[in-house]
Amino acid sequence: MPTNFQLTTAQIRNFQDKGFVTVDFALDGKLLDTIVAKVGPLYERSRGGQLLSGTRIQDAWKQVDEVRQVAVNDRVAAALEQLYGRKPLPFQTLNFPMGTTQPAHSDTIHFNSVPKGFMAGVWVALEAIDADNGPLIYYPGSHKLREYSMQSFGLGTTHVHYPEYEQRIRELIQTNKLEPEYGIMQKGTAFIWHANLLHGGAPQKDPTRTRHSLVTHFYFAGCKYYTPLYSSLWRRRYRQPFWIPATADYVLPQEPPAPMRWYKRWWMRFGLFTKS
Ligand SMILES: O=C(O)CCC(=O)C(=O)O
Repeated sequence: MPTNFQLTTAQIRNFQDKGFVTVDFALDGKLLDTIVAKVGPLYERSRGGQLLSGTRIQDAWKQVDEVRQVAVNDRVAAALEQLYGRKPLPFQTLNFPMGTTQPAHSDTIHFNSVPKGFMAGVWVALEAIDADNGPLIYYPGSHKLREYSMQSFGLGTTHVHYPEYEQRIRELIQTNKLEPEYGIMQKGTAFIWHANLLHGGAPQKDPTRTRHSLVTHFYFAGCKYYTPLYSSLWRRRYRQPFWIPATADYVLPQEPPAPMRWYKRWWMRFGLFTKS
């Protein structure tokens, strides 16, 4: 549906200068509650029904159409097009029921494009987020640092070396004296981050609470897309993302047969396949 939604000049300047912007897209509160209710049963739980630490659902939009509706929201798309000057293409969603405590990283280690940097994350608070239920942590201005790859740090290009990448990022934050800010947000607020903004999840001080959130990752039209974590100077791991469909009447591409999926997962540990 066409929209006349526009970011303000101040919001655009904030994104350019600091690498993020918080936006109220007037997302329907009931839609967000429905997402929480419908995605809830999909999370991994202990036998006692407790959420397992680190549980998340990738691409819940395939099971819960309300997640897809947020991912393809026309106001979000208009804002991204204003910021990047290209049509945004959503390719992945992640739902979290709790704070992630994910160490700081730049999304350019997971997703990048040619030309570079045409990637963004749009994180939506599905409930109120305060200092105690694991807000986002981010480092304003860090998007202006160069893009660091595994090779920049002299690391191998497999997931096995990812903890070393995280350690190098910690050192980078200290060396550059970067100061963190926290994503304290009202329900429904969206936080758009630049592909190179250092961000992660702050500790959840109150483990009894939830921190329901939904992030959509976007590429932009007219680029080639790849996975830097599994790419070397000689060989880029290009990907062919499946764009999250704009309408509910989509047909998913066929999954490879189960043994092939197992084989792919095993070899992905060594960087020989990448997720698309
Ligand atoms: O939700 C969070 O705590 C962090 C999410 C994140 O870092 C990401 O999706 O890249």
